[in-house]
Amino acid sequence: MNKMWLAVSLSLLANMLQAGEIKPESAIEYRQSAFHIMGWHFKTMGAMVKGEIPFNKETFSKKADIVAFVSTLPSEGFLKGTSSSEFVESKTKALLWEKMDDVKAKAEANQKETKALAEIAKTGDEKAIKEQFGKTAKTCKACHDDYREE
Ligand code: ASC
Repeated sequence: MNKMWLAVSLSLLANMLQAGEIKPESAIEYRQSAFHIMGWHFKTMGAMVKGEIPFNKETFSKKADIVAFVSTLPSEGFLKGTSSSEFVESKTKALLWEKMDDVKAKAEANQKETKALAEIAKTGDEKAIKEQFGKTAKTCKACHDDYREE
């Protein structure tokens, strides 16, 4: 009998670990990490576009690929109950969860433009790259303006 209870307890524990309930703090950290990676690479690309550092097509293209991929990651980190009114670590206004249709449209626009930037970057056409960089940056800002705390 004792052995049976032990087996039941162990299997319950295993199930709990496997279900892996996501902690709100972990979701916040996850999405912030993805945005940090995007910002890291976007910043260097921006410096190239502005002529603050030399324009290097290979580096730019590599970074554009990274940004295009990482732009698909943050969405799943926006768990309900993780707004800035609930967690000091959060920079996301509670409004985001009330405007999900708009948020999804803006995330999709960002993913579309970052993908276009990665594709144009491969052509090496500096003028077109710079133009598309500006378009892409606007789609980053669109969400920040509405849903990110100052
Ligand atoms: C960046 C960065 C952002 C965006 C945004 C674009 O490099 O960290 O949040 O670009 O400023 O408008």
